[in-house]
Amino acid sequence: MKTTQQVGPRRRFPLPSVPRSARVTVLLGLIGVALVQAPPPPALAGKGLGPAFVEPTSLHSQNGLLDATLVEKPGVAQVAGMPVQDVWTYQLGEAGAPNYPGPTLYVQPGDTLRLKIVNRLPPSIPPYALDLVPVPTPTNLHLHGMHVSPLGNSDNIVISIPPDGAANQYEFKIPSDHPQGLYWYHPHRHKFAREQLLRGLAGLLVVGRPDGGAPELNGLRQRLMVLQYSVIDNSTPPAVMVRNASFTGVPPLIHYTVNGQENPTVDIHPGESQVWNLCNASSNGYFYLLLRGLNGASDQPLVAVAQDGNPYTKPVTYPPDKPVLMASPTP
Ligand SMILES: [Cu+2]
Repeated sequence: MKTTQQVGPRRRFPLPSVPRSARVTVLLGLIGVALVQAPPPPALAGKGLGPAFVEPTSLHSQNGLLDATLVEKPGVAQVAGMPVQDVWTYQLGEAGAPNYPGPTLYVQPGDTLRLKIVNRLPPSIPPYALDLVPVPTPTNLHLHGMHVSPLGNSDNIVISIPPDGAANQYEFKIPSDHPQGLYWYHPHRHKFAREQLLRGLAGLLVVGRPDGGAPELNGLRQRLMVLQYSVIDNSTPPAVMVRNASFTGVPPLIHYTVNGQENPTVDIHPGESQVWNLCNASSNGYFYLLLRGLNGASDQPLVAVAQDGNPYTKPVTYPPDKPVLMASPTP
């Protein structure tokens, strides 16, 4: 449970002046940055690029309500460009497809969010279980960073949903003065949450505008980016998600992904500004953020403009050759 203090009225700040012909404004889910990027040289455009950037599937509240059933289930999901077995994801309804990461939930301040969480997870091995004997896997749901009740069937992390199809009907009343911004959801059942996160159970929750709504960012294209890492054993196909995603594994076992993709290509026009909202949705991974041109040069400054959707009073500029550390969210 996070205890972010709500700050007073949003302060305005000027966007940095950018002596470049293209500009990317980036916000992170747990820190916000603005990036400045030059357009790719024409000779390199379209060559050697990763897959076209996609965003997670999404659900939007209507008339003040978002009502959905999310089934936690193992399946074959597309991760890092390949079908991977034993990925645990939030599926929309019993017949839904695996989603890595989970569906993005869009709500507004004052809305009601009703989520039925169904547990169809297989047995798992809790950490520190030296006998390595799998046990039934309980789960629950936590809304990371949200200012909602921790009681009853709201954001109550002591709820425990047993496996084999048991369910809990959650209902979250989002205060009408709830800060806009980017949040995320994941299981928070103690002793079992880490594996569930590492296998893919995480999704974004957007209240109002993901960037927090600073008027200086009005009208800019918003991008949502879920940063995750996973350990995938593809030594003897089919590829399988490995439960113990420790950092002892080295590439190609470890895959760092954006919305489940490796090195996706984000289109931006020369002179265009975009808002990139990034969320570190891993269990205990750290990410360094650095904008590199297609020529490999890191000559673009990176400017933080918000954190947790709360606009900074003044943007913070990072030197172009110094990566910004995006720390672990400690779910
Ligand atoms: Cu969390």
